[in-house]
This record gives sequence, C-alpha cells and structure tokens, in this order.
Amino acid sequence: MLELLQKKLESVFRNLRGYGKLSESNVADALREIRLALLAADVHYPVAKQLCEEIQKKALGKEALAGIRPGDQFVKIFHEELVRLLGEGEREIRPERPLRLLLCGLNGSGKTTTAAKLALWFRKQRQKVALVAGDLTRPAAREQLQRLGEQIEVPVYSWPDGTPIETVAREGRARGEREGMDIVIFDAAGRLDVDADLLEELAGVARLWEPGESLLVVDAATGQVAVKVAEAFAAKVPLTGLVLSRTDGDARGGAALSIQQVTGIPIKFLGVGEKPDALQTFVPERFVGRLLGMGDIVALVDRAQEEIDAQSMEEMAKRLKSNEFGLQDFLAQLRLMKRLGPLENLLALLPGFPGKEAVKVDEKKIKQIEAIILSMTPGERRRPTILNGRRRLRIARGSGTQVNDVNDLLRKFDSMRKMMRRISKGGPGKGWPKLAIPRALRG
Ligand SMILES: Nc1nc2c(ncn2[C@@H]2O[C@H](COP(=O)(O)OP(=O)(O)O)[C@@H](O)[C@H]2O)c(=O)[nH]1
Ligand SMILES: [Mg+2]
Repeated sequence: MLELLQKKLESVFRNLRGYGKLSESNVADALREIRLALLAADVHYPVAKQLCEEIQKKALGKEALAGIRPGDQFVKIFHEELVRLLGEGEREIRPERPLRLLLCGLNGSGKTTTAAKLALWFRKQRQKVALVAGDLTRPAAREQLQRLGEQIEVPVYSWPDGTPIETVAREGRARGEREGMDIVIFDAAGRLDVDADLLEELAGVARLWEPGESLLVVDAATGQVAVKVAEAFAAKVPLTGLVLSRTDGDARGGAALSIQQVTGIPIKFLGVGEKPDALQTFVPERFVGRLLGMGDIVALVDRAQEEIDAQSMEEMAKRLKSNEFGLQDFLAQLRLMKRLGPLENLLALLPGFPGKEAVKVDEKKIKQIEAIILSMTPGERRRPTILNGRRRLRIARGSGTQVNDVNDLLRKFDSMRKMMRRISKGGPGKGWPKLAIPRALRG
C-alpha cells in the first residue's frame, strides 16, 4: 500500500537532503510535489492541503540544529506532522469484560475475515472468545464464519435461516454470558452501498447488542469513498474505531492518511492479508516510519532537537578552541551524554562515526566523575592545574572516592581535552565533533 507515494517521497527527500541550506523555494517545490503525490494516493484534498501548509510553516520557522542537515530536519518535521495527523484518539481496545464487539461495513469490506482475525488475536491473549453469525442476508455468510471459526478454534454462534436479527443479537448476547466469554464478536450484515435499511438494521442491532467496541471495517482500496462510508455509518452507530482492511494490496491507500482526520474515528487495526493472523494493531509511529522509511534520520534529529542546546554547545566549542574548556564544561558534557541515553545507540546513528562497535561508556564511572567534579570549587573546575595534593585529598573525601580516582579523572580530563581540540579542528564528518566521545571515557 502507498508504494507510489513512498517512492515519490523518497525522491523528494533525496533532493532536499542534497542541499546544504533550504531556501523558501526549495521547500515550496518539495511541498508541491508532496501534495500532488498525496492526492494521487487518494488522500482527501483538504487533509493534504492542510498537512503541507503545516509542514511549510514549521520547516521555515524552525531554527537549524547544529550538526543536522536541513533536509534531514525537513524529513523529521514531515514525520512528526504525519504522526500527528494519525496519532490522536484512543486506540486501545476497551478493557471491560465481557466485551461485546460489533463489526460493520459494506459487503466485501472484510468484516467476516476481520471478525475471525480479531477472534484469533484475542484468543492468543488467552481470552475466551466467541463469534456471532449476524449476517443473515447472504446464505454463505454463516458457513464462511463457521469455517473460519473451526480454523481458529473459536466457537461460532449461529441461528437458522429466517431468525429475526433482533433474536440473534439478544440470544447471542445471553449465550456469551452464559458460557463465560470474555469477548463476543458480532459479524453484522453489509450492503453493496450505504443505504437507509442497512443503517437502520445496524442501529437496531447496536441497541440490543450494546457493543463496548463498534468497529467499522473499510477496504483501504476504496480510496476517498471510504471517508464517505465512514461518515454515513458514524451518523447511525456510535463507532469506536476503524479497521482498514486490504492494506497489503498495492492500492493507493491514501484513505489511511485522511480517514481519521475527516471522521474523527481512530484506526485501530490494519488487515494485511487474507489469513486469520494477518492483522496488525495500528501504531501511527510505526505506520509513518514504514511509509517514510527513514527511521534512523528521524531518530537522530529527534534526539538532537530534544537534547542539544545548540547555543551552549557552540559556546563550549568556542571555549574549547580558546583553551578555556574546564571541568565544569566536562561535567556539562557528561550530563548531556547521560541524558542522551545509551551512548552506543546515539553514536551508531551518526553517519561515518568510526569504530561504532568499540564505543562503550561505563555509566557507573560517569556517576563517580560527577561526584568528584561537584566536590570542587568553581575556581578548581575552571583551572584544574591548581589542584595540589591537599586539594585532591579534600575532593576525594568530599566525593566519597580515593585520591587515586581524582588523579585518574584529571588525567582523563586532560587527554579528553587534547582529543577534543584535535577533533574540533576537523573530525571525520561535519557536525559530529560536538558530540564526540572522549576516548578517556570509553570502557
Ligand atoms: N488481501 C486481503 N484480503 C482480504 C483482507 N481482508 C479481507 N480480505 C478478503 O476480502 C474478501 C471479502 O472479505 P469478507 O470478510 O468476506 O468481507 P465481508 O463481506 O465484509 O464479510 C475475502 O476474499 C477476504 O479473503 C485483507 O486484509 N487483505
Ligand atoms: Mg461477511
């Protein structure tokens, strides 16, 4: 699904990432292409338009991050906005038990298949599940559900031809309770098109069934129509979520990107194949990640954005150059490293960082170093050369360490300072020197 869009985005991003600086017209050109690609993928027009406007605002308004290419930052903004577009709304399935689910949708949208998929999904979570054959309009519908039920080993409640739908709803509910089911899934009838009869029947079923979750199944391939269908159903049945079926096809699939925005109903599951296990919970981050396929760049910009105070890093670099880099800066660096999380992970993200594997930082050591530096006076931190034996002893006591540890730290600091000076004069890649890991801290 969304493959064409994916390809198009890839080429737009590749272009942007080639620029050292993004001008207003670079961004406008890129967004024009993106908007066309979104529309071609069947994304609802107002949604595509709004998305692009939002991205444009953010892309032009954002300050450049130290060490991050503007094109990468654009990718990140795009990613963020897409996630936001998809991201709001409760996606968890209600925890109450017994939980009655109602599945509705047009004929052929994938209701029955989805009913079986959900039944299997719950059964795997050790829930007691039953299916109710609520599609009485097509003779083969009950048999289809029966077969699926056997396949996934879930009981199917079924009534003979001519049973009023109200009876099915009422008795299905009672039987589920009698048999101590955690989850009972009602596979309702569909129609070829949204019509008043279908919706009335469904509203009637919903009143008797009182579903905790009513999910509308929409075929991802139906494009913009999917949005209309969702609106029509939502007007009659209080929908709690959407299931997008057939997302495994090569369809344009843009409905996935706009349906929630337009209807306000969250997508909860994706159907990704015909088999009963071809169901995925819908996680916007993952969906967008797969669509853009640039997880590493996004993560890198993300962290840089959150954690690096560009200004103070610049200052630090300046002090480093003028040889004013003291233990206070060293401590700031350490804290920064700590906040950045496992250092190995961060380093692995940096393009061209040498010896990715070799870098390991001992967290305990960082804590100790922190304690030692905190036991120094500001003057000592600024000019470690004044640290004579007596001072070192005082610091060791103050930090609960040994003089040896203090000496060790000062040696490390010294070699780190040398190394950083070397790096700041030109490391293996632009940008990364500011995050350089001093050799002295490894292992
Ligand atoms: N490839 C694919 N096929 C699906 C998916 N969901 C349903 N189908 C197929 O779509 C057809 C109609 O599904 P069905 O569950 O009978 O639809 P219903 O009329 O809404 O109950 C069947 O052939 C299913 O195998 C899906 O996620 N991927
Ligand atoms: Mg069916």
